[in-house]
Amino acid sequence: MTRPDLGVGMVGYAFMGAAHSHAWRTAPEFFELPMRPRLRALAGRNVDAASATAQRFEWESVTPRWQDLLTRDDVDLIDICTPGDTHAEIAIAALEAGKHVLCEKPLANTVDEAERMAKAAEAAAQASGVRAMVGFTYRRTPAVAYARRLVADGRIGTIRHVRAQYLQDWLSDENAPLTWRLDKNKAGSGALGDIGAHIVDLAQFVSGDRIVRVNGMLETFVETRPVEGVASGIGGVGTTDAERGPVTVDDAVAFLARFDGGAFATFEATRYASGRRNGLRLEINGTEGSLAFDFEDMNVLNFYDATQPSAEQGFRRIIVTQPEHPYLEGWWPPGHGLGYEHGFTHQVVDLVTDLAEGRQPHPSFADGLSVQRVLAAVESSAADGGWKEASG
Ligand code: SOE
Repeated sequence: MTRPDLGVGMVGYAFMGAAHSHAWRTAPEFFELPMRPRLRALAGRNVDAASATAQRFEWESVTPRWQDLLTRDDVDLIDICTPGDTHAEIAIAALEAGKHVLCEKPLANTVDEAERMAKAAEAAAQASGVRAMVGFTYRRTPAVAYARRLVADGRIGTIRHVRAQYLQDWLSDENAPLTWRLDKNKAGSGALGDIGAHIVDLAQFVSGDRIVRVNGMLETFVETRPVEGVASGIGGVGTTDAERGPVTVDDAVAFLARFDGGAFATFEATRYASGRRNGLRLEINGTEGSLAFDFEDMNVLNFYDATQPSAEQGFRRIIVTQPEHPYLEGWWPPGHGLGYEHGFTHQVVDLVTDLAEGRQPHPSFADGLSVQRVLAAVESSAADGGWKEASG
């Protein structure tokens, strides 16, 4: 069967650029996609770095200007993998040029930008069937997608508690260098937007409910960091005798929240939880049972079924590696686990399938905007200590 091409143009080439490139390459090899992604062009201001990523993942061409992607007839979709300060400009221009958009999280750096993006996405969908999606990839971890299915099927009943944490430790060293993730102008916020956004999205996705009210606090533990150093991954080692520059974002956030379904919730995100490398945890307690997930054990979903005879009750560790589990049909024989990168591959699978079928992919820009409103409400609450409305 010949499949139509889906021409992809990507903006950005670093960590997320590599993760997305890998996903565009891998998805059609493991899943029957209705369209064949073609890696047409990679845009990046640093042409040497962009060319290195392009070569590694066999992108057909490289340009220093993302605007060049919008005028190409062989590019149908723009994949935005840049820091948050550029998302609104690129996404809105791409939608107005009639291109589908996949935009990395968080959707934007401010509610105003996110509102403009959501409006542009709505207008483009109405005018030309163009679609926009935000990259909250953890929704596509099989154990998380399976948790959503159990909640939607009513297996844990009415949700009483949501407990979410995102624990990392890559800033624990006070001499780790000052990178763009620590600059408010580029990143919008710190732990709040970078990783707090993930647990806000995940909690809303799995519960099926929206956060309506929050009360939170933010902390910046280390206020200056070396401007030079050897960056590695997202952290690195700073030059200790180098000049230090100001950290303009939060290092950690904690907040209380109320959901529209009545759930009572706590959230915590930090880059200082020594020993916790990527501890994205979600626990939900309902009237009929509970679910618990930790990304550091990402192939497992813990499920407590309160409808079982009391003598047999207890948390069950479901190893989410069977063909009946979401996304597993494309991969290895039963029992063989998946990793971080597979969420990105599943994101491509869902996006391409929805585009081919003319459906709105999730999370939409409207979903991204709802997360942005929660982040802004937490910041506002941290400033004066009050409870803040988080819905639009
Ligand atoms: C750094 O905190 C980071 O790379 C985030 O930016 C990603 O969104 C998350 O998936 C892993 O951690």
